Amino acid sequence: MPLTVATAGHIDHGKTTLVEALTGKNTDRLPEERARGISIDLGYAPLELPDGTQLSVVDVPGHERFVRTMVAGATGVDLFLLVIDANEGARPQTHEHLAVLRLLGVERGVVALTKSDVADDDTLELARAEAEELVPGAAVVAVSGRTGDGLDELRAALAATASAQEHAGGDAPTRLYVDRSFTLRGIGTVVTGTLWSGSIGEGDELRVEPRGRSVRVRSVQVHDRAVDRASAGQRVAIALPGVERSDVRRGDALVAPGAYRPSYRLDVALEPLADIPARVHVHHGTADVLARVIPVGDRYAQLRLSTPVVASRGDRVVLRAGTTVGGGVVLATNPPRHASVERMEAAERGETLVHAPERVDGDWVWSEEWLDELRAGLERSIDAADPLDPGVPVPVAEWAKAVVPHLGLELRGAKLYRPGAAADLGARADAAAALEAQLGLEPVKVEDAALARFLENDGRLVRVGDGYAISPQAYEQARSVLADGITLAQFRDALGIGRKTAQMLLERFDADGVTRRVGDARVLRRR
Ligand SMILES: Nc1nc2c(ncn2[C@@H]2O[C@H](COP(=O)(O)OP(=O)(O)OP(=O)(O)O)[C@@H](O)[C@H]2O)c(=O)[nH]1
Ligand SMILES: [Mg+2]
Repeated sequence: MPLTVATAGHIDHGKTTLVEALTGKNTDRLPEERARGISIDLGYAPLELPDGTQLSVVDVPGHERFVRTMVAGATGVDLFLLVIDANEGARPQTHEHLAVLRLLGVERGVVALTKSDVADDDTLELARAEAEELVPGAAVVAVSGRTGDGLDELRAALAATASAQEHAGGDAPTRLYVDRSFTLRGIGTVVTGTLWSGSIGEGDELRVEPRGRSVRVRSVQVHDRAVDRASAGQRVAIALPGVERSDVRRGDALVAPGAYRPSYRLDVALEPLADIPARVHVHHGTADVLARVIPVGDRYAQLRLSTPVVASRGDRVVLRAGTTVGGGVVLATNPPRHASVERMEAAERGETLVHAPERVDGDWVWSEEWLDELRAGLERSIDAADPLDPGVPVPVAEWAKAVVPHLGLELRGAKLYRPGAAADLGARADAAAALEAQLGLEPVKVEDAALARFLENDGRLVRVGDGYAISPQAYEQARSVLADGITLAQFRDALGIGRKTAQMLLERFDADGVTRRVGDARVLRRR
């Protein structure tokens, strides 16, 4: 089972140096990172342990200004590698990164006390005692990224921790949060991310959410090696042909179609670290979005997001406002606006209070309240619709097929009507009568297309050309002169009408399947 591990720790404590010592790969690839000697963006390297365990390492920056990047890197990983400079001991981002890891539910990992080559024994012992108190239960290993001392012990500790860990969420539908997108010559746009759940293979059809765009996977790589199918827990690079690099960015989710719906609201159980202000940055997946916090009781909140996220019940969020102020566990996605402590408590107990449609074990479920809201909205549209066609288009959504039969509305074609609703001329009865009086063999221009459609359905008019009409009697009269092989000119002369009118009528007969055009003439179609 492949696993991902994220580094954590204060700036300059030796994370990147240690990752390079372990993997041989320098993950500080940006010129600015090399010039300033600090990490700015996330770095990635594969790490194979002596027992064969495959780990993907995400190296995060330690600078306090880049904690948001650290959160994006640590989200969805299985293990941490907390790096503490033995000479300095725990510093502010040591604590903050550790807090973020706990909020994200990344509970297991190893602590590396680095720079052991320049620390004396007393210093190391002090650092070890501090680390053991900070991260109870984790292995603490003294290492030097410079001399390689302690690396074997560190590998063994990682292997032992990895062997006790399973990647969570493996059998849920496919979900990957994009952490990078770039363009490769000859290949096009490539996105990378940690595959949270499901699998991704060549030819798969996926959705980029919340952008709502369908994409097809051209090829999949795991750490620069092509694979047929990548599985949950792996670091994945995916080539997406026909997609601009700017069309898919860090924060977007690549998901199985229909499996996750973007949410503007999240109900969460709070895990505060400090007072949570009214406006926060919500970090979820690799996304970072502004939100208003609506407190519900003392332990819950509804997060109203400025842009939607693709979340699922049980997901973790991190809340930041300058520093990390807390986190939360998602209790409901797309919840009703009115949040109550009772609903939150029920959701926390695992009682599935669904609001908007969600797939549960393959079936769509939704709340009565949601259905009522939907019905009310549709009925408002019906009331505002043309009385000649008092319906609304069927909602376009994955759940439509399951939900529509429960609305109590009548499905006719692609529209929904109140049961038994009939078209009603209403105020247009006079206009209809006036129009009818005008109709004959000579096409009359009809401005009111809905009225024309209505009268035609009622057998009181026949539409010809683009927006013209004749009387049903004229239609029958014209039909009676049709004969096999009749030409446009013969037809025109037989009726004593103009060429243009003749053309319109013949086209209508063609459309009705009465005639078929063969060269210059019309033949009659049987049946
Ligand atoms: N002597 C010694 N120096 C080290 C060791 N590990 C790292 N350093 C030095 O410490 C400095 C910072 O190392 P980095 O690996 O860039 O630290 P980092 O934690 O990745 O820093 P950020 O990513 O910016 O948070 C560099 O000058 C390294 O050469 C070590 O084990 N021994
Ligand atoms: Mg670094």
